[in-house]
Amino acid sequence: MVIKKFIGKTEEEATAAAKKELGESLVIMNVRQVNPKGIFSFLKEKQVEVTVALEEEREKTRLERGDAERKAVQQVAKVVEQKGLLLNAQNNASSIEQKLDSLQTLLEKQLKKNEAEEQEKQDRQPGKVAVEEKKDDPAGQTAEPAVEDPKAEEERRKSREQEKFIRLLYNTMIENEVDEKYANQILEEVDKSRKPNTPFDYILANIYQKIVLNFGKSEGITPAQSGPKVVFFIGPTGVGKTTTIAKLASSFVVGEKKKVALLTADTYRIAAAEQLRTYAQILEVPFQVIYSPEELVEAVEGLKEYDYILVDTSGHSHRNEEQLSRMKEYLEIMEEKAQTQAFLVLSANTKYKDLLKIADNYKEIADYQLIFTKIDETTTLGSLLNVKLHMGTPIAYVTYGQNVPNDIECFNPQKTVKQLLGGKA
Ligand SMILES: Nc1nc2c(ncn2[C@@H]2O[C@H](COP(=O)(O)OP(=O)(O)OP(=O)(O)O)[C@@H](O)[C@H]2O)c(=O)[nH]1
Ligand SMILES: [Mg+2]
Repeated sequence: MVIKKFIGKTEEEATAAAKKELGESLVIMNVRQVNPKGIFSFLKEKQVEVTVALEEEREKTRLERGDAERKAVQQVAKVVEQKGLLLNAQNNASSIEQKLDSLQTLLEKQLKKNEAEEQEKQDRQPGKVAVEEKKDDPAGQTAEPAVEDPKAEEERRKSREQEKFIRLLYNTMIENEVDEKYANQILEEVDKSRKPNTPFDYILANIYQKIVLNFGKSEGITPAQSGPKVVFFIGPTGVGKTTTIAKLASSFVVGEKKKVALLTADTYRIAAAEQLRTYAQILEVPFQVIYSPEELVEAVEGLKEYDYILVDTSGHSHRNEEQLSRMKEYLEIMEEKAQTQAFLVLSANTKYKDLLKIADNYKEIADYQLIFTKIDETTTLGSLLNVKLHMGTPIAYVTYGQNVPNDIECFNPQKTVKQLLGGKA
């Protein structure tokens, strides 16, 4: 992994410089304004600093360029880890920085505590230690151990420390309900690439970055090149589809001054349609109940000047094939007539096994991105990573409360990974 900073007049300029040097596959980790320093600094323009990271393969070639560069990379990694990493400026910068700042300290403290506990255990079992000592030294010649190579011994010691550190991160991930399979996969890669002199903070930054890259990026709802973008929200009952639509609609209408219309194909419950109608009234946007795929096409025809048409669907059991295939009809007919996107809404507190089944079943009807709701109701976010890696489909938004419009944000992998590695929420 390479972590590097680029400066430009704008974020775009700095990113372009980074891409020129490191290629397209880089990941933007932090964007911040930097104030000019020195005399007459008030005459200079403000600049934007973009911190970027580069994946494994490229890192190898770059690291081969020599010690000087490696040192620089380690230094930057350290600074980045200390200062905190951010996806974009809209997030609460200071709080995320604080969280990252404390992560390393927290892990080191935990490590020391584990060591102390281990030591205590051994002290309490003198018999066991004695046996082990004997095993190591069958001839009983411990008085003057032959030190073959102090350097090699030191390297072994460091390597053992690193292993403990990696094990601690592994346990933290498992506690956060990351599937063992994925935790192993990620940590094995890191384990292979470490050297005895790799510092802890570099290992941590490497694991952190790997999981961020595993999460990938999502642009969420994007505007259509022409005409309206028709966006479907699908998913099981009660996960928060309608509430999420209201939150997103509100941010488009109020925040971005976009023209939004709301449709509902949820005709199973009168209350469901009424819920969305109420939000439409508050936002003063058109609303319509749809009873068939043909009606959907007609409604969209009449909303050509709109930017976003958000379509609510009825929640149902993912095992209900009849309803699923009906939903598929809606999506298919619309794909031919307009630009569409689909979002599978999942609740973060649904059981892992069920999440995978739901995600698999809905894949039959649409090529969706993910929205995770109710992350305020769970303390473990492992399922976000598990479902992402199982499906290979990005997470676009997360919601964290019942308040419309506030309790939603674009998914921020950095923040989630920080939590998965033991940082506080
Ligand atoms: N705690 C919490 N509650 C939420 C969140 N999102 C939605 N809810 C609540 O979850 C309940 C169900 O939300 P709805 O939006 O009606 O869910 P739905 O998926 O449309 O449900 P159906 O239409 O019945 O399938 C409501 O009480 C919401 O207020 C969230 O992020 N956190
Ligand atoms: Mg609903």
